Amino acid sequence: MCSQKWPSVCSIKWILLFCLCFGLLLSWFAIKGNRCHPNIAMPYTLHRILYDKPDIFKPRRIDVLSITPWLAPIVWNGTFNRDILNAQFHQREVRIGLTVFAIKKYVIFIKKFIESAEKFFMVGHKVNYYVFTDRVNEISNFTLAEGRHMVILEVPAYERWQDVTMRRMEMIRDFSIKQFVNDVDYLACVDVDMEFLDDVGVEILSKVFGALHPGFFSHTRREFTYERRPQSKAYIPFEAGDFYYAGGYFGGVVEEVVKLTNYCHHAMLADKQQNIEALWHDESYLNKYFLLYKPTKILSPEYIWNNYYGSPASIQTKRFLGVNKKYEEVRF
Ligand code: 48C
Repeated sequence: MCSQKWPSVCSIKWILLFCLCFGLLLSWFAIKGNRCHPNIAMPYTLHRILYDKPDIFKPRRIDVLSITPWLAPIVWNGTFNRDILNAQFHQREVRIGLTVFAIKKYVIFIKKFIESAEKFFMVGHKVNYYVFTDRVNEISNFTLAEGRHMVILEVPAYERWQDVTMRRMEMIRDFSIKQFVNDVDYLACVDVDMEFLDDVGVEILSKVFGALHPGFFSHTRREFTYERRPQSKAYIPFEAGDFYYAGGYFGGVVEEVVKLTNYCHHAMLADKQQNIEALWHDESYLNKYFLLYKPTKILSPEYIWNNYYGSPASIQTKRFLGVNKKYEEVRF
């Protein structure tokens, strides 16, 4: 068919024909390949943000622990790139609920809380503020940025401040099941006598997260103010414990917050049956929960600071700060 001398025109023809067929085959697979994952819509605009390549041999922080023995990140200033995180979460159109209780005199804190949250909490994302209160008409109207709403939830006020703080678990659980699960993807559940002073964004989000208490993050486990009576459901022996978590800051996906709050509520009820009240109330039950069901992310004390503890070098920024209050003015 073809002469045996130089690579004849004929054999070049065969080579070109082969390349053409191979090229067509490749492009067919490429098209089919794309089609075979119809539900992975290629983002129509890839978020083109420029940032330095992470350096494998250079940890961002060497003064603090940034990951737990169970591989949960501990979020400190300087360990994350907010632009990358925002791009990732915007792509998913994430919705975040922030629960806060302003019962009886604590309504005086809500204005500063909301106004500072508007400046620093999840800016640019969809946020629902869930304000639990017994004094609905004392919650003023706030002008909120686009994509942000306030939902006021009327709830009963318990007599004792200890019950007010502990019953938050039950109320968060119940409203999560009947309402929050349909409204938002994540919840953050925090104290109201606080003010946002720096960005608190999607870096805090994870399946279930807690925050290191500012008063104990550099202490030994024996020094933690866990509940130490074996009769209590919050009991943690001196030789156990990972960290001391602040009662005023936890969250996660709604389903996980339901598990956490349900556990804490039932533990509190069981203790009540035995005429026991854990040393630090809901905070004690939360610490027991996180010992058994470890958080998938932990926030540094930057996220719930109090100036009572000064300004240690490891705390590079105070993102969420306790408001000075005279207990005799708000608790009775
Ligand atoms: O809303 C009230 N009213 C009370 O009379 C007592 C507690 N509370 C809520 O519980 C507030 O949301 C408080 O922030 C929280 C309990 N936490 C504290 O009082 C301090 N941050 C420890």
